[in-house]
Amino acid sequence: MNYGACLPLFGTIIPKQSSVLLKVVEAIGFKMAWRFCLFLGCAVVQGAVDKYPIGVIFGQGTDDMQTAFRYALYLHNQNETGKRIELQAYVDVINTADSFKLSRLICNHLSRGIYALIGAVGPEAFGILHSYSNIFHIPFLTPWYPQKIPLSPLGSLDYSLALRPDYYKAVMDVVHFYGWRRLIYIYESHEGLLRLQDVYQSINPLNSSFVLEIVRQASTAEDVLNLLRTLERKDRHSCKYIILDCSADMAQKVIIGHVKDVHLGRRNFHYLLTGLVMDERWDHRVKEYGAINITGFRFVDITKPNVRYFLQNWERLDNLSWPGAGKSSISTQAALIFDVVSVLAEGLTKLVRKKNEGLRPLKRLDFYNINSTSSGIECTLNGRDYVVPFEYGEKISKSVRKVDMEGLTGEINFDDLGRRENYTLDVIEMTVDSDVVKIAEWSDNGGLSIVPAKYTRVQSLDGVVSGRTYIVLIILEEPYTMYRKAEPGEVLSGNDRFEGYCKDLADLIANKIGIKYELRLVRDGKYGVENPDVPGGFDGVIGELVRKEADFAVAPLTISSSRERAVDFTKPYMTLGISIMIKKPIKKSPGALSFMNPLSKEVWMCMVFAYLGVSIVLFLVSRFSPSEWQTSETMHGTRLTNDFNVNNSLWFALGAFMQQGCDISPRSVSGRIVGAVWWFFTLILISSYTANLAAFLTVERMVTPINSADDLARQTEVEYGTLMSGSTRDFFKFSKIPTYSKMWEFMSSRKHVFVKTYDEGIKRVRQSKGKYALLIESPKNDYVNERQPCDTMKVGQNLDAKGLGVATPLGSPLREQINLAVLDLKESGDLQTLQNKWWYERSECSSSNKQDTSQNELSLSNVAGIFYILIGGLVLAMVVALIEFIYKSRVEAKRKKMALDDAMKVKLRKSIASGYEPHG
Ligand code: CWD
Repeated sequence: MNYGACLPLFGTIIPKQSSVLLKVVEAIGFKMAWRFCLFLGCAVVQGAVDKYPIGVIFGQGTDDMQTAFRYALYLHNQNETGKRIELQAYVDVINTADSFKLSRLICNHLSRGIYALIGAVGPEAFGILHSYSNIFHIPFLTPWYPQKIPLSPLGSLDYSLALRPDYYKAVMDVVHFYGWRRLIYIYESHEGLLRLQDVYQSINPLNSSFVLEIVRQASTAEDVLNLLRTLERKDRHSCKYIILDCSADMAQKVIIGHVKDVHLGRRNFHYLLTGLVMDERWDHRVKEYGAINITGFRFVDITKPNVRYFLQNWERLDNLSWPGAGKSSISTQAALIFDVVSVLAEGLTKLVRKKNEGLRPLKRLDFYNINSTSSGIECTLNGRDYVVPFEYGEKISKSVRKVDMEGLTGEINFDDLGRRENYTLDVIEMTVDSDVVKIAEWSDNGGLSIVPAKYTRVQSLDGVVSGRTYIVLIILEEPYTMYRKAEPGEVLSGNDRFEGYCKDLADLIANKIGIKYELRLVRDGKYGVENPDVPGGFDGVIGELVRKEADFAVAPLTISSSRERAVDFTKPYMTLGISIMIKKPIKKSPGALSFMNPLSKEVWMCMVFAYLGVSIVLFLVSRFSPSEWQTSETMHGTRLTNDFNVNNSLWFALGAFMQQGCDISPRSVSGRIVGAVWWFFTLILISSYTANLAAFLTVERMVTPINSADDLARQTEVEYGTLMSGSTRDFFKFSKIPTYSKMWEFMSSRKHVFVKTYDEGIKRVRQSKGKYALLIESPKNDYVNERQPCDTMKVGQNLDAKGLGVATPLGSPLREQINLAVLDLKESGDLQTLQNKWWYERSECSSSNKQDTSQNELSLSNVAGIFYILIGGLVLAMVVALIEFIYKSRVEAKRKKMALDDAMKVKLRKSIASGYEPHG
């Protein structure tokens, strides 16, 4: 399709600001705009900038490349700094196998006066584009050359230029590096076979160290897998080295098919992918299934700042408007076409600057065929017997070839033939553990250079040497390793300066494997976390082992995956978990009123109201019920009496409540119902009270504000922290469990909660009056809780489960033997004995500090409250009696008209006398 007709229309309606246009185009649907009338130079900036049309031809199925092209153009045209030119692209997406259509399309572009042609097409279309470009001197830029480039019809000067280099030498170098002998070469298209021919031509097959055992074309992944299955059936055990020359899509399908196929081995296969396919994200299934060994090449180095910056923006693009974008990776093809645009823009800009001397904006015709009558180039001869080529084609072509810039595919330079030079490819390996690592760099100048692996397990050839003194790393941490106090007159030296669990363990291990050793303290006093600033990538004990500054380490080193990559660990000599240490809360002794504790305040209140309510109801029903009324003879005649007056009702209810009974008892049915329900009520209540009473009187309750990690995470009043550098800190940092990540957020936002040493942390727990909790490994927690002043405690369960191991540098000859020694010591119980020795036998907290549940007798303080009530009751009774006495005396004094004193004396005398006189 020819979309060029839209140019004048767009030319008139294009607004000045590209962003506005972009919004408009986005609103009507970018894909539509792209398909129907696309010339992407439409992002116009300032009027001073000239537009340079270019022709662009894409083969079908190149969505992400078209997007990368469009994005590159957008970025170039939008960028206003120092820009002198603006590219206007006439884009066609066609079936490039149709040569006639392609030729007409090219002529169409030429007639528009394009300055260059960009084509991302297959090998079948390349010849035509290449030929036109050479005949009409139109610079032709392409992301890749086909394997066989047709010779230029014009002889030496060629106007084409490709961004993808020829790197078959890199493939051979990798094969040599691996030392593969028998290769299986599988290719997808004819191009693959041509590549193999080139490879073969470049080496001397007689001298080469490998043989091509099988060469096969496979057009689908299933074909490849069928071939491999056949090979595997024939010989299951041999190693198969497969060079796979195919697209990224097919390579992924082959690998996924392989890892899912139970009939195909994994460890005996090694693939070398010759395409630049390692740039793209590998299907997560490859990782999930634990893929086979795969080696490949990567052209886009994602660690470079310009690539990182590009990918950040690329990821932000909307996938609907920018198909193929919106991810954090880019295919090599897309990166190449992006670089094509950058190279062309740079080459043209340079030329324009030169011609212009940086002063005068260039008019289009200043630069195009000056004497031409049309705006472009005519494909037809028009009666001439010669073609009129583009006057400036050679200059532009030369300028573009001189470009020296940094693109997505690295350093961009070309030789005189328009081929990339000074480029670098990364050699990437995907191991059986699914780690993707860069193992080497290959450059056209320097060949293969192996990147020193960060941590490689190279088995040392030396065995254990019994005469040698091995250096054993330790770290000062009670009770693992401590300085020993010298006896009077004793001078400590060498290993005798230290004592502790780890010292004893080192002795036992050394004895078992028959070596001499020297203890050495770790220099920086740290256990070791990843730290890119120190050599070896780790600090502390782990760092020293990585740098092979010691032979092994006997320290409370937690076995973790990140460390296991850098050093070797034995099986755990002790298991543990992260625990919480808090200050022991002060025990609350039961108070004088602790007899009230079995029932809550509310129950006590309800009981009082129930007692009053029952008394009142009893009084009322007794009033209404005739059975409660009795006749009695008095001096004044017969009188009706009722036992349940207010006083007696209260007394009856109280008697029942106290389980004592009373002289009077209801006679009426209603009164008896009240009595019965009250007795039942008091029976249950008093039984429950009695059942709980003993426990509440005897137990000294510890009220711990924090009982678990959840409790810690929920609040902010009690601060908590870990050691500044160690596995405990890393546990929280990398945890995905909500409680622990919440705790990490808390800790990381308050840096002061981290402690440099455990001693500092423990001191803080002790001094902070319960306002600081330390997250500490359980053995250390247990140890500290057994030390004076015995004021710390462990609360809650361990947060995780892990082990402490003896660590050796990777590939150490000692590893196996130490491991066996540790297992032996564990099985024989020696490790348990050591733990008892250093943890519990040295305990400084006597049993009086602990709770002894056998001694449960009640002390006076437990029951003081009831004594107070008894004494209070007695005093009250006496006071009431005194008041009664005075009151009665006053009444008597009034009645007999005598002084109160005299009345009291008379009453007192009477009372005493009546106490001796028999009642008559
Ligand atoms: N380490 C720790 O993180 N917590 C502890 O309580 C003790 Cl004693 C040590 C260090 C840890 N074991 C490590 O290896 O990092």
